[in-house]
Amino acid sequence: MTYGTKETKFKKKECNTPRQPIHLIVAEQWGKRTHTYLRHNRPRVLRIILQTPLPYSLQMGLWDSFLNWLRSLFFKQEMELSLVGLQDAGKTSLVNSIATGGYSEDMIPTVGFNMRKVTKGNVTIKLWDLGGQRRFRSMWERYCRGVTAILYVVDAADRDSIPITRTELHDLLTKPSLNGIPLLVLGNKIDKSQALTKQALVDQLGLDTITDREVCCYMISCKESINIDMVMDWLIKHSKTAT
Ligand SMILES: Nc1nc2c(ncn2[C@@H]2O[C@H](COP(=O)(O)OP(=O)(O)OP(=O)(O)O)[C@@H](O)[C@H]2O)c(=O)[nH]1
Ligand SMILES: [Mg+2]
Repeated sequence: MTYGTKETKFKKKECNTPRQPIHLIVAEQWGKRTHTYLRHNRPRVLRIILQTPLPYSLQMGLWDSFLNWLRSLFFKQEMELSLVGLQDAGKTSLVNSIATGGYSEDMIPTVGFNMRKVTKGNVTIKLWDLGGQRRFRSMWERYCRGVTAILYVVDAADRDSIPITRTELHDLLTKPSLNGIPLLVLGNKIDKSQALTKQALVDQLGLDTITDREVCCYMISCKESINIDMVMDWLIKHSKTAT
């Protein structure tokens, strides 16, 4: 009986090894071969990668991203924004949310305007928070001139005020001095059950008819800090290198 001899032990071991499916064996061998090839031909492979021409647009896109990243490491970014919208929409609450993350129910209506400077990382944001009452609306245009972007805040839960806020928005955008300034519309108070959906707000404000500038719309809640990070990302993306 050969049981217990070297030969039997070898056979037992071989039988206990589970058979690998053929595709795994091939993949493993291919992986080993590729690894060996790359190890021995590293300079050649690198040369091929570097010399392979990329489409022009992709090259420029990569180059631009690289430059922006480099700039953001060494230079301060800055931006100037105007917050407009009807009274009670939540403009001052949004400024507080961006600046400190704080929220209060007891807000005093803004008389005229307030200016606030907020620094986030290497981005300095100058915010013009304008009063939304009728008597202050005529000065919106003056404070929107030359800003990096206009933030138009809407109380998305106050459905009755939407037609007025639409008219005010479109009136403001007809001013030639504000041509081309990017517009970020913020439907605030989505913590309230009666708040409009984003699509309903876009439709009722006629945002699709604005074609002469970049337009973006987010639904937010200053009270519950919903989507404030999205607003910040949008702002940082639109900031410019300080001169
Ligand atoms: N439920 C809810 N209430 C909010 C929210 N944001 C602001 N408010 C409340 O809305 C009211 C008006 O907020 P403000 O920030 O003063 O509004 P405003 O647009 O600055 O108003 P004016 O300065 O008069 O133009 C306050 O009572 C806030 O507490 C929100 O996200 N949800
Ligand atoms: Mg205010």
